[in-house]
Amino acid sequence: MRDTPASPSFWRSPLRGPWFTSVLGLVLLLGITVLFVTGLVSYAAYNPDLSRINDKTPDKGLLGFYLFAWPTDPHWLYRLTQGVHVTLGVTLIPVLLAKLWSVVPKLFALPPARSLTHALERVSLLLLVGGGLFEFVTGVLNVQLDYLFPGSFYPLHFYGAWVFFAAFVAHAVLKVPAAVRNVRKAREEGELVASRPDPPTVSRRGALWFVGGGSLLLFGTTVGQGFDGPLRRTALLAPHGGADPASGPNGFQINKTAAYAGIDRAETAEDAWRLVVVGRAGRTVRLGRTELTQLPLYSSALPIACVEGWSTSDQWWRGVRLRDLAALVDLPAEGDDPPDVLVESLQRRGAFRRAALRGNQVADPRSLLALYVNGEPLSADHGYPARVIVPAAPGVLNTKWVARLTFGKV
Ligand SMILES: Nc1nc2c(c(=O)[nH]1)N[C@H]1C(S)=C(S)[C@@H](COP(=O)(O)O)O[C@H]1N2
Ligand SMILES: [Mo]
Repeated sequence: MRDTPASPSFWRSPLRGPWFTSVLGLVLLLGITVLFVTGLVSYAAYNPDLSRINDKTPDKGLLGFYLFAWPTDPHWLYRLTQGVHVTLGVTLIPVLLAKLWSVVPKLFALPPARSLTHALERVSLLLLVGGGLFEFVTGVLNVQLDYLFPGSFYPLHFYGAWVFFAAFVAHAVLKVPAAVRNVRKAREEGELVASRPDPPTVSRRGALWFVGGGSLLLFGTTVGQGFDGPLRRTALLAPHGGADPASGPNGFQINKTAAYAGIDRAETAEDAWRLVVVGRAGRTVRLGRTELTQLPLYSSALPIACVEGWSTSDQWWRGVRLRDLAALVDLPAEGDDPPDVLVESLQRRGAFRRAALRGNQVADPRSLLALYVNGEPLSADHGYPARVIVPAAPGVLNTKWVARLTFGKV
């Protein structure tokens, strides 16, 4: 009789066995838990419960139970959580693939179901394997290709995460006790062990080093995207790694250029551009760039930290405090909560046009409508004539080419 993948003797690798699978499983137990938590945190950082404008997953219902007002301290918070999320996700790819390889005979085992519980177990494994692959693939595609799924990456990755993690928790509850025993046991036995093994070409430990080496290589070519200077040049795999776009005060990473966003120079010229600021009672002021520079100006050292995992180190922004702009159009009564703000961009092309910020972000004295960066006027690509910069917020909330600020409930 010829061997088929359904017969145990088809699988010959002497590496397969409970030890190898269990070691990888325990690494994933820790890693995927951190990915899930930092992923939920990343979603909370958008302040989706503040406004439909920020909400990338409007039908999340109960799954948004944990949302909270995203803080402004420490100012590098999102840089850290999202850097960890993306870098760890990339680093775990070899571990995930090795884990799947180590249990692949089980996927082919026949009959598909011996009993109702066995059938349920296999369905949960389908959710686990399918959900895991789905999360890693959508994550990598979003980081590498930006927006392959226009507008729909967030719901896919968010719902996928819940399905995957539910299956993951069930799997962990069932398997962790045995996995802990397996890594200690000297003798290999059980269904994963090949019944007619080929002679080994590498030891189990050697294979583990191979997987770990792959992870280390991915880590080493990704992690630099969260730093400036020579470290960024080591981030060969990251779209925002390699090198900074130019030298000089505006020479740090650019997400979308002015040309990409369709910003017309005539619209941002000194005599054309006016910032419109609207208060709660509808009071409106219009300010040109020169008038803005005559208001009290403040400096804040803040990074840009993108959902794609890359970030810059702190840049020196200088501009008008958002709370001072609010005070221009509003005389808040004693005890009033600071107002939220809707920020709208000049931009008409592409997905991005507006973002909502919460009162705590407006009230923070480091939150600016920036006019300068590192001692020079903003470049067109970094948002000239004016952009928002808020401590600890995801990059996407730092709107460039600002046209209008509307304070009050958003
Ligand atoms: N108007 C506008 N503002 C924008 C964007 C955009 O595409 N259009 N991109 C956002 C995103 S996703 C990020 S990460 C930051 C990047 O800022 P930078 O290009 O100055 O580094 O700008 C944000 N502000
Ligand atoms: Mo971003």
